Amino acid sequence: MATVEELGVKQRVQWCPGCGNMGVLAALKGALAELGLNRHETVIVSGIGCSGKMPHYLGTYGFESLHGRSLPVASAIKLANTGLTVIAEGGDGDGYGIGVQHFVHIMRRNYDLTYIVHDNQVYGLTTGQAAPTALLGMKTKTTPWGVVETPFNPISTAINGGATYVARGFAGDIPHLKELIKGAITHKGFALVDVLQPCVTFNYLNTYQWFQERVYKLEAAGHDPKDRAAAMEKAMEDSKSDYKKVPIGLFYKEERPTYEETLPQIKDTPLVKHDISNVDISTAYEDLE
Ligand SMILES: Cc1ncc(C[n+]2csc(CCOP(=O)(O)OP(=O)(O)O)c2C)c(N)n1
Repeated sequence: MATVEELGVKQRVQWCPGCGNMGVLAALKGALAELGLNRHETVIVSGIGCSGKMPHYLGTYGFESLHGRSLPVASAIKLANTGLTVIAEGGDGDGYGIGVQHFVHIMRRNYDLTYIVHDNQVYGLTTGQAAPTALLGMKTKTTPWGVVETPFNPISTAINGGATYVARGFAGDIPHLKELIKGAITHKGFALVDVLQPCVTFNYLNTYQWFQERVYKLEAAGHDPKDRAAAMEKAMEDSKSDYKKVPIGLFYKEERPTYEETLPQIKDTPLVKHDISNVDISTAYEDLE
């Protein structure tokens, strides 16, 4: 078990002052401490980007992978050692752009993983190009006359794609985000926590104030996360209301067997505990010859 202090490291945080990543880091540390997880049994896997630096700042095991590849690495770690708590994270460009194919298939399989997406609507590390969740009309370096493509909707995609815990938090509300992350980690199955977060350096539209004026909590609005149709309706409410209302909270939750539980080779014994001392591979390829 680790305290919030023990989950920190001496490394100086490199994010811009006021960056939404700070709120996610604080919420994640709080969640891990309150759940009483052991540092040596927890792994944070990131992609590449500003958000990809998260493993640098946490005293757990960490793996900074390639751009868009946090989910394949995280799922491999989970398959090898199902006893670990594995949390994948990265930016919206990372997960909903270059890595979107992994996102779709991981959800279908329902690995027992938590996936936190730092949704700042821009490619932050590469200095502010439009990301898949950038809103219509948003001006960035790559869209000087405004975005013309329909924004990617991670929440409806996740509900439709088979994720069994689908939530959205706001980096400006750390206690609420912490509870969503705790729910995601304790949920058995694939949990998405999409985090709305300002990029204070490159996103001039979606500021803290912009979000504060629009977000409201699903719990307070009486939403039932077991109701899939209602969850879909809520997932599309932001675009339908022309982004005047942006729901946050738990959209959808269901219980379904995980991939690890159903895979015959590992369902009883995790890969790391398999006895390989007497395995004879000398004839393994005979059938193929
Ligand atoms: C295969 C590959 N393509 C492109 C890049 C360049 N690159 C590094 S970070 C990044 C964008 C990061 O944006 P996002 O995932 O939204 O994360 P943020 O920095 O906003 O947290 C890109 C395109 C790369 N590192 N690897």
